[in-house]
Order: sequence, then C-alpha cells, then structure tokens
Amino acid sequence: MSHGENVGAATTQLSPHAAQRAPALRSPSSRSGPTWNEADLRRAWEAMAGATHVLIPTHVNTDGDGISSALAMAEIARAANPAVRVTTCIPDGKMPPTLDFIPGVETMARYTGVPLPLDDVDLIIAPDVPEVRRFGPLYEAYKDLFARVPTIIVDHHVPRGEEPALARFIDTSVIAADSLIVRLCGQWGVPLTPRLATLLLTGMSSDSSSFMRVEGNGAPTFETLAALCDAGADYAGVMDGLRRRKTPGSVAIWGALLGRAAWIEHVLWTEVTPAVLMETGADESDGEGVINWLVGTRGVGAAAIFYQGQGSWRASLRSTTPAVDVAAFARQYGGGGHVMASGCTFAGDLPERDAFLAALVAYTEAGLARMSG
Ligand SMILES: [Mn+2]
Repeated sequence: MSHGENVGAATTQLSPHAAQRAPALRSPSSRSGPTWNEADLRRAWEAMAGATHVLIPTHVNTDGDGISSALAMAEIARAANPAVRVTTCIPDGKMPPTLDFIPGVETMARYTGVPLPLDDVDLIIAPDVPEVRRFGPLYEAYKDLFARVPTIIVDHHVPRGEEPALARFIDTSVIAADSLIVRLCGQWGVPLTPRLATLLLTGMSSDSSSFMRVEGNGAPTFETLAALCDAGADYAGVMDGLRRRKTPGSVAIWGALLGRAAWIEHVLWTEVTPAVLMETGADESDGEGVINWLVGTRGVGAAAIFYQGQGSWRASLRSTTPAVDVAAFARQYGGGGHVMASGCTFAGDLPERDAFLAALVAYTEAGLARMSG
C-alpha cells in the first residue's frame, strides 16, 4: 500500500490478530510508509491487554498532536483492557494554555519534579516521539523505569536510530502521530468513538496547520479526515480551539515578535527573550504559530525563532524546501524533527546564538544554491 494514511482498515472491524493490511517492512531512514507488521500489532495489543498500569507521557514542549495522541493511546489502552490504570503525563509540567479545549487534557499528570506514583508501571506507550529521551525531565528522573519497562513507540518523525522497544509503529509519510493512530485503531479493531475521533482530528489539524500542509499526502489525509468526521469528531470545536480562539497574550507577543523579526539573506528570524515576556506579559506559548507565519513570507528559505533560557537557547526552525533540510541541521545540535520543521536546544548566550544563526544562514544559502544550481 503506497499511501501512509489509507483508512480502508479503519472502517472494517478487524480483530487484532487479523491485520490483513499489515504492510511490508520498510527502512525508516527517510520519509516512508508504515514500518510495522502483524506480529508488532499482536505483540503490542497483548501487552496492552495484559498491562496493569500504563504510562503514556507526551513530549517536552508539547503541542496539539503530542497531547491528543497521548490521550488517544490512553483510550486504546482502555479498549484493550477496561480494568487498566493509565497515567498520561506532561513530562516538563508545561501545558500550553491554548490546548485546554482538548477533551481529557485535565486528567493529565504534570511532572514538575515532585515524584509521581509510577512504581507499578508495567507498560510505557510513547506517542509522537522517536525515542523516550524526548520525555526530558521525566525521563531523567525515571531512567530506571524507562530502562526496565517495555515501551511501544508510535511516531511519525524520522528516527535517529533504532531505540529498543516492544513494538515500533513508525510512519514518516503521515502528517501526525494521530493519523497513524487512526490506522492502528482499524488494525486493532478499536471503534472510533466521537471522543477518540475528536482527539485524532486535533493532532492531524495541529500538525498540518489546519490541513494547509499535508506533505504530498493529500488524498489519504483527507480520507482519514472524512472517516473522523463520519465517526462524530467535533470539527468546529477543534478548528476553533486550534486556530480561531486566541489568548489575549498572543496579541501582545505577536506584535513584539513580528516587530523584532529580521532578515539575514534568506533567513527570517525572531526571538522570545525574558524581556519580551516581561514587556508583553505573555506566556511563551502565546507566540506559538509565529514561526509558521514567518516561513510563509515570500523570499524566505528558512525561518527561526529562538527562545532564551538560562544559559541556553531553544531554536524552532522551518524551511520552505526539502533542499534546506532543517532536521539534518538541528541534528548537529542534538535536535531533530521533520525535513521542513525541526528544533533543537544549545548552550550559550548571545555569541552562541549569533554563531548558530550564521551557520543556519550559510546552510540555507547552500541548500537554496544547490536547488537552483
Ligand atoms: Mn506530531
């Protein structure tokens, strides 16, 4: 099956043992379709059915796909075993306030350094991450747990390597972890309830800028969308929550960030410093979306937004062409992501930020030159 998001299986109730559409194994080294097979489906389902306490964290600096895919996997774990205990968790304690509309988000534990009751966890599900290291502070505090307990990975990012896992469900051709979970529901025979459909729509919409970016995967993406609407997803609620309703803080911080935006060659960049947050009274997350707005500016090869921490920077990167592979660029700094959308963190102050920016400009100009040359 060439499409990553064909939902044919989602409309047929297959038993977990009869995944007729299980695709062939493929290399996950670049954008490619699903990597799992029937044995992976069976092993993961049996692990969920037999688990007593499942831990499902989202990633650090979470987003709509991160939160909704964690909550969706919680629903699936409960479908596999109605008696199971599930802990969904925000591993850095940072819940973007704009995502408060997602059904069930209030049930998520926030890890803030205070120990969580996780002693009896016997299964970990890791959605929207290629590796458990992306759980940041939670991973650091519970390294033994992550080393000891079997993990199921469900992701659409290009993996950096093969982290050991009970099962790896990876499809880098789909727009969101949630698209992949729609497919898994079909293969596992988990019915798409309106609540589950709303969750899955949230991540697909969030990761695609409300279906503006479908990464060459239009038809299967819209088939999946149709299946979710058919299942009773709250389309208006998700679109309002993600796109239309904005926070009062966003007006102030967007003004400040756009006012500071500057060009170097084909790179357009801006920054969120403590001074910006102080002057606007906004939360960092109020500026979510600025980067996608910047990269849509004519003449841009790459856009960057820098978030200043204590002796470190977090960079969020976008590009306008695969010739400027910002995932590869971010990997040089220990980060990663998608070819045209990535991020990383690096230590330092202004000189290090300027050096990073200079390297990004050189990288962008070289990529653009290769493309036109
Ligand atoms: Mn995602």
